[in-house]
Amino acid sequence: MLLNETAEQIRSMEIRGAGRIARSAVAALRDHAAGLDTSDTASFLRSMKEAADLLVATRPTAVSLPNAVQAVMRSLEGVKGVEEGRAAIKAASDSFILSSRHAVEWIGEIGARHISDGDVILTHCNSEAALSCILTAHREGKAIEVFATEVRPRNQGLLTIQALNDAGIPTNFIVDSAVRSYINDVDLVITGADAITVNGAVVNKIGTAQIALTAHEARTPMLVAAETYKFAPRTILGERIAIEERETAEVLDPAIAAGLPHVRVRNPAFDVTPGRYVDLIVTEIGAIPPAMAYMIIRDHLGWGIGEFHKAFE
Ligand code: RUB
Repeated sequence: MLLNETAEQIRSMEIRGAGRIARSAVAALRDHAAGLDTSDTASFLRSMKEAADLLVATRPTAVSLPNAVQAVMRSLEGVKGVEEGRAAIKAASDSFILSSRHAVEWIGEIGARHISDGDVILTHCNSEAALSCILTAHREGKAIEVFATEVRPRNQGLLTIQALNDAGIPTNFIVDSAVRSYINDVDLVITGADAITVNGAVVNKIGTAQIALTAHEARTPMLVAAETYKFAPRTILGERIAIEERETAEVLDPAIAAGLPHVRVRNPAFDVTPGRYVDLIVTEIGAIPPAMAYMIIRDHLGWGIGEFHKAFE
């Protein structure tokens, strides 16, 4: 697909969800590299850098996006010519897409171990990693039931109930504000993540933090399903994850808003759940307590403090 088209689809949320965004972005980089009409290495590299910057700027919160784009762009280090560059980007991009798909499968298998026969699970938004755990438990023959939230303002809950219904899983569809009313019927909350910080805080769809707090108060365990490429290395240095504020028209009809000059509509797309409200983060390499997030960043992703020092030398 064309680069600008993919960027626009990510921006408008036609392509959405942290994993899908990452895979689409690296596929767009690969196609862009393949289609660049130049034999000049410098202009090829410049155009690839511009493409990477364009994609990364589409949505600010999902760390999967810069992590994936950087992983693929790193393959250009030291390349000698355009053809070598195209081949390197293709290999890195295909390998990222494959490993991202595998990660979702492994997360499903690992996450399903934490789901028991008869469990009632609550999920929020539409996360393929969280759904992978739920669908795997169901495939394993566990009799589960799900509560799925609506997810205002973009209603991603509709995608979730479609998937659950297709799998034949008994599902309750509730408005976001009904979570407290049902939390005592729920055995386990499972959500996805757009980003995980070094101290184990989870950035996910707006409303997740409220649900986590509710679950914590009700002593209901909270699991977060996230691929390791959603961990944010730069948070080691205190960098904060930007929370995307989307158009207010998603929340309130502009015609109504125009008649309410004293009302400011706010539309943050994500919020931050402190690690202390999260029991386990299920990654493709195992389920970890949030306090171990730094070890994923350092030992698995290879970003220790020293790596950042090197970058500043
Ligand atoms: C999607 C969202 C999802 C995470 C994880 O937000 O918050 O929970 O991205 O999804 P949006 P996945 O709809 O605004 O992109 O597990 O599919 O990567």
